[in-house]
Amino acid sequence: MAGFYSANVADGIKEAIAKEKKDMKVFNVMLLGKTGVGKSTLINNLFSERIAQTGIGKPVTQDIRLYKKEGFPLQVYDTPGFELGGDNALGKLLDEIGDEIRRGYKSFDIEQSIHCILYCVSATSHRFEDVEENFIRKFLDLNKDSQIPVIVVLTQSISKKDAEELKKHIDSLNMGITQVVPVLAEDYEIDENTVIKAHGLDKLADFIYEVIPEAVKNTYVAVQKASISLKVKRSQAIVIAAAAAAAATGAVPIPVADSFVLVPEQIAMIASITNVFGLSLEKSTIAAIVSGTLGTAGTTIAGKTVVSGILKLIPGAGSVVGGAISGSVAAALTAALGEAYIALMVSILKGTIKIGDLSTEKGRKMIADLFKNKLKLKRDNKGKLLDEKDNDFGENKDIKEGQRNGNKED
Ligand SMILES: Nc1nc2c(ncn2[C@@H]2O[C@H](COP(=O)(O)OP(=O)(O)OP(=O)(O)O)[C@@H](O)[C@H]2O)c(=O)[nH]1
Ligand SMILES: [Mg+2]
Repeated sequence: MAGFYSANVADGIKEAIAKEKKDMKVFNVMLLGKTGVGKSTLINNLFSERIAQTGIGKPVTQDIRLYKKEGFPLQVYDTPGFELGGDNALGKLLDEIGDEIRRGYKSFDIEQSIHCILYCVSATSHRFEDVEENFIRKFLDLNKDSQIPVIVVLTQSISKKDAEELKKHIDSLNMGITQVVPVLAEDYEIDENTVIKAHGLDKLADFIYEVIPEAVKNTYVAVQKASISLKVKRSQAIVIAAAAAAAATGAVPIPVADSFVLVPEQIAMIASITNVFGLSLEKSTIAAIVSGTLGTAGTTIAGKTVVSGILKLIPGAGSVVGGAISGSVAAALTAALGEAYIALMVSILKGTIKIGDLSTEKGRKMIADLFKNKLKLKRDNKGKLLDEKDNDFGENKDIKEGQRNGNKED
């Protein structure tokens, strides 16, 4: 019977992941800017699927192309550089963009609307041309009813200093754009000894989060990969809600023998966090994680007395009476499970853990230790951490070169 509960739980989690994914609202972003400034490179590095490479986009209008990938709730509207195609190319492009924006916001359908516009200017050009300023001003004019947030991205910011100067200049023009953000989306190799590290993508990702509609924030956090701390914050909110729910319903059922069964709130919590991190995990991986924490971990945690073994770790947890535990213990268990899971997701994304290792003996021990350490933390009676420094999931830690591997599993 050892694997029974966790396999069942894994089924439940898989189902919940799929259902939640299906309900996610599509996030729509539009790219503007001259040709060759790095629009496709930016998109490919900002989001977890390289959707700008999956062939030629589908024509929406004569000029606008739509990029998307089956099962991935992101759509990118790509436009050609307005400097291409002769005298009235600029006017024509603006007309087409205006039509597309109006179509979206008149539909009153969040999935038909464009949620954010990234206007890309190459920082290598050192200057912001009048024709670009002219384009942006005209664009902002046709955007005045729809008020879609516009962020200027200074792409190819090889020199941070030059990019900052360009940013200052563009800011001083007071055009009404939301932000000007210098970014180098991919490492830039000057010669074999000198490589400029990619930078700025995480800041850009955070800015985008701030300005997009609430209804698509969930999706956005899931599909972007540039800011892990956005994913952590969103996941922590999920954990807090689940822990509070567990506290309110009073008790997590203490199951038979030495196995825990997850309650629906916990299954939903694990599923939501998995989606926030945008990982597609095999059932066996989920089963390994769950059993490494709460499940059939009789051998991993404390032999046959796993239940009381777990409870002993929670500060202030009383004894179990009549097969039920108190609200605050339920909250602490739920929160510790959620936080251990977040920490694992961070490690997987950063490549410090390989997914394949999770189901090995070493992996299970690591998961169990992680969970035990989270159980020991001090919390209020709704599972909320009392010490600010316990909110660290390693998301801001640099990782060593070459560790970024093993984070895909399809
Ligand atoms: N190393 C490095 N190269 C970049 C970066 N951004 C753009 N490039 C390079 O610049 C060239 C143009 O980039 P693209 O992303 O294709 O530019 P684009 O704006 O999509 O171009 P069009 O779609 O043709 O208008 C490519 O060779 C990229 O590899 C970056 O952040 N780092
Ligand atoms: Mg392109």
